[in-house]
Amino acid sequence: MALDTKFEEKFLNVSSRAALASYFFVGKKDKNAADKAATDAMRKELNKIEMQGRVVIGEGELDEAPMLYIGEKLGLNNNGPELDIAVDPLEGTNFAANNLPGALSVIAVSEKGNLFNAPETYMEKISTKVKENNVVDLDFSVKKNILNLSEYLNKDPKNITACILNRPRHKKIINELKDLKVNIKFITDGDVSGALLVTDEKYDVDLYLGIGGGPEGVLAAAALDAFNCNFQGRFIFATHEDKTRAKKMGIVDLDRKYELNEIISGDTIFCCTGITSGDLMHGIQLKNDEFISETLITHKSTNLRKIIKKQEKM
Ligand code: VTB
Repeated sequence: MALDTKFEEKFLNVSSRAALASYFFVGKKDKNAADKAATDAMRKELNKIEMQGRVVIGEGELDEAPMLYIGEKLGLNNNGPELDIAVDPLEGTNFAANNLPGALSVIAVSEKGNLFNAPETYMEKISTKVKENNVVDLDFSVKKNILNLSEYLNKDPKNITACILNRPRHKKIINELKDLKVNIKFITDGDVSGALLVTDEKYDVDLYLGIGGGPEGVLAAAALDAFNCNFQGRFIFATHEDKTRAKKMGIVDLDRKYELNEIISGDTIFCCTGITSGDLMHGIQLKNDEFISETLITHKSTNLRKIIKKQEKM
C-alpha cells in the first residue's frame, strides 16, 4: 500500500510551520528555546492530520521529553491510516542558536512497521548515489571505498569529494582521505543534510561517511531511498545503558550493519524545511504578515523529489 498523495501537502506544512516557529529564535543563543518552539509547532500541526500516527524517532523518551517522545500517539480523531513518524524538529540546534547556515526541520513518515525504531545513540554511516552493492560498503576500508568509487565513477580520487563531520573521532578517516588526496567537505553539524548531498550532482559530493546521530541516519535514509541512493548504518552502543536500551527496543545483534531497506521500507514521505539557509535550501524569510519557506519533499511511491517554495500567511 502507498501513502495517499494528500499527505504530501500536510507533512510539508508540518515541517514548514516547525521551521517558522524555530526561526524566531535564530541567533538568540538559546538552543533549547529554538528546539522547543519547533517541537511544539510540529506536534500541533501533526495533531491536525487525520491519521493514527506514532512517533518512532523523536525527542527522546517520555521521561526526558514531554513532546514528541518515542511512542507518543498523534493525529486527529484517532482515525485514518496507521503511520510511523520520525522527527527532528530542529536539526542543527547550534546553527539556529548562532544564526549559522543549515538549520532544518525534518520529518519522515511511513506506514506502520516500516520505519526503524532507532535508539538515540551514535551511528556509523555511509551514503552514496551508487546503488550497486559492493562498490561502497561500511565494512570496507576507506581506501577500498575510495578506489572502488573512483573506478566506478571513472574519476581520479583527487576529484572525489567526501563529506564528513569535523570531529576528533574522525581523525583516522580524515587522514586516510588526505593520503588519497580526496577533497574533503567538512561540516560542523547537521549530517542529515550532509548525507543528502550525494543526491544531486549540483552539490558535488560523492560520498558521505562517518559517525553521527542514529536518528539523523534514519531520517536521511528515508530521503535517500526516494532518491534511489545508497545508505548503510551501524549503531554504536558504547555504554551499558545504551546496550540495555537497545535490547529493550528489540535489537538483538548490536553490531549489525543495516542496509537502507532494513532501516526504512515501503512507501515514505520525507520533508525538510530550511530554517537558516544552507547547502540544500534557503531558510525562512518573512514578508509583512507572510513567510516564505523552502522544503525538500520526497514521496517514494510517486517519485516526488523536489524543493518546494511556498509563500503563505503566518
Ligand atoms: C550528530 C549529527 C547531527 O549533531 O547527532 C551531531 O547527526 C552531534 O554530534 O546532525 P556530536 O556529539 O559529535 O556533537 C548534529 O550535527 C546536529 O544535530
